[in-house]
Amino acid sequence: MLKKITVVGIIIFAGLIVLGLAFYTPSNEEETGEPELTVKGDVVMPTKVSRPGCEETDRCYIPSSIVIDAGNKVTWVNEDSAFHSVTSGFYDAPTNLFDSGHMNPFESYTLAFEETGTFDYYCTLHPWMMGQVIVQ
Ligand SMILES: [Cu+2]
Repeated sequence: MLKKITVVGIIIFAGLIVLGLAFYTPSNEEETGEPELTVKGDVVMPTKVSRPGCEETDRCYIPSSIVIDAGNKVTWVNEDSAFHSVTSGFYDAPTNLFDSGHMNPFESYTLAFEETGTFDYYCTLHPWMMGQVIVQ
């Protein structure tokens, strides 16, 4: 008797799983096909910059040069499918002022600039990616 109840229970359980799968539709994927971008960046790392070439048109970071007032923030968003970073200085001469670390696809990084000056930055993974923040 106990065995029969267990078997019936398993069958009902399996049936519920099948029904659940039949009616389950992943809503986000079906609408857009890719993750939604929730943060709007001041500077964007566009797609395909993990291969050299973007530096020829100055579009590794867009815009590659941004002007802000002291005390304001800059937000970078990685819109590429590869990892990138926002790291102060140049590839062969880092300045150790800031470093986002490896940013996942669709990850953002925000930094406040208190002092005036020109702050060059690059990507530690792709040396041809260079940009600058001009704080006035
Ligand atoms: Cu990069």
